[in-house]
Amino acid sequence: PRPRPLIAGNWKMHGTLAEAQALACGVVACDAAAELLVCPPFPHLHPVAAALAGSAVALGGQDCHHAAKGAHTGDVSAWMLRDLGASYVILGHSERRADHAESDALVQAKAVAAIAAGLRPIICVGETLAQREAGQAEPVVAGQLAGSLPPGFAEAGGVVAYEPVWAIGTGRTPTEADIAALHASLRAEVLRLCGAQGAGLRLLYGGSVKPGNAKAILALADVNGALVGGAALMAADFLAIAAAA
Ligand code: G2H
Repeated sequence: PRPRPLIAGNWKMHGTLAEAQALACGVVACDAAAELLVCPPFPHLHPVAAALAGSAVALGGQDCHHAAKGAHTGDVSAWMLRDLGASYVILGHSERRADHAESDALVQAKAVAAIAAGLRPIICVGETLAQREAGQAEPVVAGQLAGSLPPGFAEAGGVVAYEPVWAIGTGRTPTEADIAALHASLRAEVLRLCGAQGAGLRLLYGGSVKPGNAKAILALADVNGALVGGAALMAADFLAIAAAA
């Protein structure tokens, strides 16, 4: 059976507190069959948790530190996210890999910390345009998975998000055939790394998902949900994507 789809909103570094609260209130009005998740910026986590209280919408962070606590100015631990009611954390997003030079090994260490804190890591992988044009998309992504998935990832409810770097926030998306082929290779790699448990592990697609393309993407084999950026900032768009799952 296909895993229950997960539609995750990555709010990135957008919005005021009032906008975050209004967006959360808009999202809880949903009755989609898919599991919904919102990942606000850190300062908005607590008030968004309050807005989600009593709903089935899950809360997540956009990153965490690999240490449980300590002298790490400006960082946030997985335990802090869990304490605020988060159940997921996005790790290794390409923007963090680019802005903060995050390596696969660091992403893996963060995932270990997330699992220890009781969070489900959403590990992001994806190739650049140059890598795709060189025919290297599948090996690049396989290498990222091998380097960043921690032991016990599937058992901990871990999720993998495939986000081709060139499709993020650009309005460009791969063809459905390209997404299907890449996700088939992801599934094979996850089965290799996680064993039989990898069969139920959710594989999300991310990169310019919007109401107009969500249905076709979410219908593809081995696409078990979406990681949505820009279109997650409007409740109506996010709920339209959720309804397509
Ligand atoms: C990819 C995605 C969400 P967008 O980064 O993680 O953003 O939907 O804006 O391309």
